[in-house]
Amino acid sequence: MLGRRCSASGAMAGLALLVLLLAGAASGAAPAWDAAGYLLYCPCMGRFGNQAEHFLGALAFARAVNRTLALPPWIEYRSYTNRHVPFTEFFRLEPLLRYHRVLSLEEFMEELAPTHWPPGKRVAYCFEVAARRSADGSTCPMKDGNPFGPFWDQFQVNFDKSELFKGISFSPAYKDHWIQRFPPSEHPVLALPGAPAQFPVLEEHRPLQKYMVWSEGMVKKGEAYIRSLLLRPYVGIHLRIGSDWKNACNMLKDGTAGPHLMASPQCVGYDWSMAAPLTMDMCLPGLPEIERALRLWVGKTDAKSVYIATDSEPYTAEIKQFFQGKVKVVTLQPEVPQVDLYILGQADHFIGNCVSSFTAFVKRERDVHRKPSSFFGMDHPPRLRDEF
Ligand SMILES: Nc1nc2c(ncn2[C@@H]2O[C@H](COP(=O)(O)OP(=O)(O)O)[C@@H](O)[C@H]2O)c(=O)[nH]1
Ligand SMILES: *[C@@H]1O[C@H](CO)[C@@H](O)[C@H](O)[C@H]1NC(C)=O
Ligand SMILES: [Mg+2]
Repeated sequence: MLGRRCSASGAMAGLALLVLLLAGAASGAAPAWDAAGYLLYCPCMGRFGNQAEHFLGALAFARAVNRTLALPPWIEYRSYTNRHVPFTEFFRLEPLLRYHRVLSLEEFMEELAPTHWPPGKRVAYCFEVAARRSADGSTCPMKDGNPFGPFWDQFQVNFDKSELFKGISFSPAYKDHWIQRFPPSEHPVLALPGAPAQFPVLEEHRPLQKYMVWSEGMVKKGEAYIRSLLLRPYVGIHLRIGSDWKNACNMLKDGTAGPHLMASPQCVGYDWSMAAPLTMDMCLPGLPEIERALRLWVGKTDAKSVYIATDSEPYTAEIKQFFQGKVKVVTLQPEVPQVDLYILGQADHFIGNCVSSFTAFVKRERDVHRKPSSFFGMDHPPRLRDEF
């Protein structure tokens, strides 16, 4: 009885706190300024898969140097102009806050920049070599070309000054160097031309994927498609076979690539000297390999349907024929590629493309939830050292 009363009053206190928080949000209270400083960057390399890998590295770096991370919008390349998608349109804020202090770049610009980072005080930070290669040869190339210029222009940001550095890297091992070189008291806002991270994502940063949780809107949309189109169990496949990809995979033919090409450490292993060979079927599976892998996993999982995500033609007719109408074959080719990512993430089995960072997003998310994945050309990928 007593216990019940205690938990009831606990719930009341919780409710009171919630009301206070909501009141704060409703009155538009600006977030408190963080004396430990901020980290801003443009996700200026590659499309979503690359941006997501860079994000995980940037998140780890922000925590290592103890600066609040401004979550940049995602950059989507459209034929005429880029579309900037707020970070939180795809992912929730709360899970990230369990790992480190973050806020959206939009909120930083609206609430904090007017007083703490006003025009005239905006410093760019970059490697000396990057400044030497820039348009004027001496300042950070923050806005040189696309997507750099349009990214900062969406916030009407220009940079007034450059701080150059060298002999230092974004590896968390350098965190003390960063804090000494740029103490937050003198350098409150570190704005970088690109992500403070490597591509592909470091093995030790892969588990940070668990803090990237789909937004409510994405879950609703994705679940509605799964319910209306698919029958469980279903196998999801990623066919990365478009023309840009064919060119990339051709590097394997002349033997210059080695086992590490783009995201391939996810399947051949991160240790270059022990890596499994990277074959053409792993990079650019043809129809025979697609058929082989699908037959294997549809058989093993007793799948009732197959979901095809692709950057090119979905081969729906051919794949239907493999199973002679016994398996439902579905493709959406959604306007928003993240819908494909969501549906692949929820599949009963996933077959991905070893070299693709679009696949890599799905693979990491499935690893977090201990869902099985394989790759074309490799049915049983080895477990990675930091598997979740
Ligand atoms: N909708 C959809 N888009 C895809 C698919 N595969 C590739 N794309 C598009 O092509 C881009 C590929 O770039 P990126 O995400 O960096 O991955 P990567 O080039 O495969 O490493 C994606 O971001 C999508 O815009 C797919 O299966 N479905
Ligand atoms: C990191 O930053 C937070 C927020 O400003 C501060 O409270 C904390 O003391 C800092 N930690 C270290 C180790 O400096
Ligand atoms: Mg790419």
